[in-house]
Amino acid sequence: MTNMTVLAGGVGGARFTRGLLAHLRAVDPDSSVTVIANTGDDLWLTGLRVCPDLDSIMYTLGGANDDERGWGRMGESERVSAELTAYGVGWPWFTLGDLDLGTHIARSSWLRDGLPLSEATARLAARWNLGATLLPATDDEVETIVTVAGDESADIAIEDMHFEEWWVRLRASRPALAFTQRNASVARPAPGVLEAIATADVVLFAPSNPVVSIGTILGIPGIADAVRATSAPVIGVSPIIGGAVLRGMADACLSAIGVETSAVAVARHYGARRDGGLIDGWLVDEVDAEAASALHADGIRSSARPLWFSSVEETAAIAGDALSLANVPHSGR
Ligand code: FO1
Repeated sequence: MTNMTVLAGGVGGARFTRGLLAHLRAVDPDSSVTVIANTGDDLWLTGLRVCPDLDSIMYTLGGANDDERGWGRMGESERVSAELTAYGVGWPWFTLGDLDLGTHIARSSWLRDGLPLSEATARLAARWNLGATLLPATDDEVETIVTVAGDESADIAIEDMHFEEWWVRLRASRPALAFTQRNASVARPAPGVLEAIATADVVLFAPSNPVVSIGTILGIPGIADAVRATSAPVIGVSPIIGGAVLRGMADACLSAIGVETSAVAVARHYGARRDGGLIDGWLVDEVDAEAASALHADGIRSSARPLWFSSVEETAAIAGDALSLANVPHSGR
C-alpha cells in the first residue's frame, strides 16, 4: 500500500488530485491519498465561513464541481445571492451559489458549535465519497492579505485587502506589493497534517500557486520542516509552462516576491532538499525541457512532458509521470 500526500490549492490542485486518483485506481488501487489544502483564501462573508480551495477540491473529487467555471457547484443557481445583494450584504462581485451556500451554512453551523475546521471538513467530505482524505492545512484562521500598489495619478493609496478582493474584484489589475498570511506565525497544522507528511511514501506539490497556495500551506509553522524531514521523496509539478501560468495569477504573485515566472525559477524557489530546500523532483512541460537539465545540477530530478490538463486521462498520465520521478513502485511505469 502506498501513501501519497498532496499539497494543493484550489482549481489546479483539485484537478491534479483527480488525475492522481484516476491513475492510482488503474495501477495501485490499494494506495491512499491525503490532500492538505490551502486555507489562505478562506473568509467570513455574509456570516458564513467560505473555504474556496477546500470546496473546489471536495466538489471536484466528489464529481460536483462546475468544471467550466472552475469553482462552485455544477447546475448552480443564484437566487439567495441576488437577495443578499438587494439587502446590501456581502460582496456583490463574489457570488455564493444556492447549492454552494448549503456547504457554507453546514460548515459555519459546525464551527459555531465549536468544532474545528478539520472536523467540519471531514463531515462535509463524508457526503461526497472523495476517494481521498481532505485536510485543511490548519484549523486556525489564516487569511491571505494582499498589499496592493497605489496610483498617485489617480489619487489611490497603497492598501491592504483580502486575497479574494484583489483576485476576484480587481482581477489582479493592481500590482501586488506583498502577500501576508495573517495569523500564520501562531497557527498550528491541523490534526493529521504533519503525520500525513511524515508517513507518506511520496509527497506531491500540485501545480498550484507557489505563493498564495503552496506557499501559504508551507508558511504554517512546522509544515515546511515536516516536508524537509520526511523520508518520502517530494515531487512538484510546475504551475508554469513556457514562462506563463497554467491558470490563475501566479505570475502576479511571483513578481511580488521577486521570483521570475519560469519553471526553473519556481523549482529553485522551493529549493533542493539535498541543500535544505523542499523538493527532490520537478515535473516540467516539454517546452521547458531545458529547465529539466539545468535543475539536475541543482540536485532536483526533473523530466519534461506536456502538462496541459486537457482531460482526466491526460491528467492521470501527468500524475503517473510525477510518481515516476519519485521512483514509486507500482506507479505503473
Ligand atoms: N471566483 C470568481 O471569479 N467569482 C466569484 O464570484 C467567486 C465566488 C466564489 C464563491 C465560493 C467559492 O468557494 C469560490 C468562489 N470563487 C469565485 C473562486 C475563488 O475566488 C478563487 O478562484 C480561488 O479562491 C482562487 O483559488
